[in-house]
Amino acid sequence: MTRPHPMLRLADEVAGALAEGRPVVALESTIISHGMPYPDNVAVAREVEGIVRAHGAVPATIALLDGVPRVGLCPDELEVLASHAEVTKVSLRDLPYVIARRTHGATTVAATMRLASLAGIRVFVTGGLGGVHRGAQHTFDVSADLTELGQTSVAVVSAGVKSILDIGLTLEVLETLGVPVLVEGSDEFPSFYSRSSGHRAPMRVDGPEQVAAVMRAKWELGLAGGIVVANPIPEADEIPADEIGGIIEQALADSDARGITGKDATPYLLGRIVEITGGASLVANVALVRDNARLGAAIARAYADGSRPLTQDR
Ligand code: PSU
Ligand code: MN
Repeated sequence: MTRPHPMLRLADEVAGALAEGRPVVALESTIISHGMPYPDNVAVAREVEGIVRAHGAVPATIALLDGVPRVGLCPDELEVLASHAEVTKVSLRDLPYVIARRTHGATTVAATMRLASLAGIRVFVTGGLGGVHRGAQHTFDVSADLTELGQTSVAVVSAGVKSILDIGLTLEVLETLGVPVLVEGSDEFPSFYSRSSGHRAPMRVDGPEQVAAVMRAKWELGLAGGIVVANPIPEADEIPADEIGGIIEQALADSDARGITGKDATPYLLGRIVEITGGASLVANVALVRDNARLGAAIARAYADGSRPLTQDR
């Protein structure tokens, strides 16, 4: 077991589980502060922690409180994160500044991966990944989530990427960075609200054991870096691609008209989609996060089991 970095503060339950090699699942916090409106966000955050627990793993929501990188939050701390007026969206480049200024921060996939890895956590559950934005040939807007996946050894469970991004280019960059992209139980890469995207699954897996086997193979070979586990939204909760497509186009047009760029681009688009759908998109969003939590916990269990000495009888 790797010793957690001394700058992190781990919840006792998380520290205990890691020390004993029991399964732990990291959860991000940008999805709470910038991805869903209050109070749905805190309700979902708590529910997702409950799902991880019900499936046999310890949840570790990651965020910065008063500049301290925290791994595992109590309910009151989740509430602060979900409702406080000044919570910075923290990607990798923002970590030093928020720590130095001792402010609150909600971590993106990139920053959550890094902190999870520094804590010794190998499985992380989120909703959607960042990626290459449409029109990136002009804006250079490529999420640090991708470069982080290229270097930090954590498996990230998501429902794929929203078509606010250029999905094809996102998959190309992941290939360049050497990141395995596994799709659970499907031959097509999913696009968050929809099971389809028009892009083939780069690699298909069926079940958590197969994901754990890829994790071991990659890291035992000494290949540093992440693994994308794309879990298509359950069929019953899917919003058909053509239905959500127009809404996404509208959100992109509104973002352009307002001249929104940089770190504000993704939160603006996420918020605008919720507005345009009158909250209907949130139902799908919550459903897919729940299912990702279930799968993530199962992967953490499968990985922890395989990591135990073979002599141990269990
Ligand atoms: N995409 C989603 N939901 C999200 C995000 C992206 O469908 O909540 C959030 C995640 O925290 C992700 C971040 O890591 O946005 C990416 O932001 P940026 O594009 O600025 O790197
Ligand atoms: Mn960006």
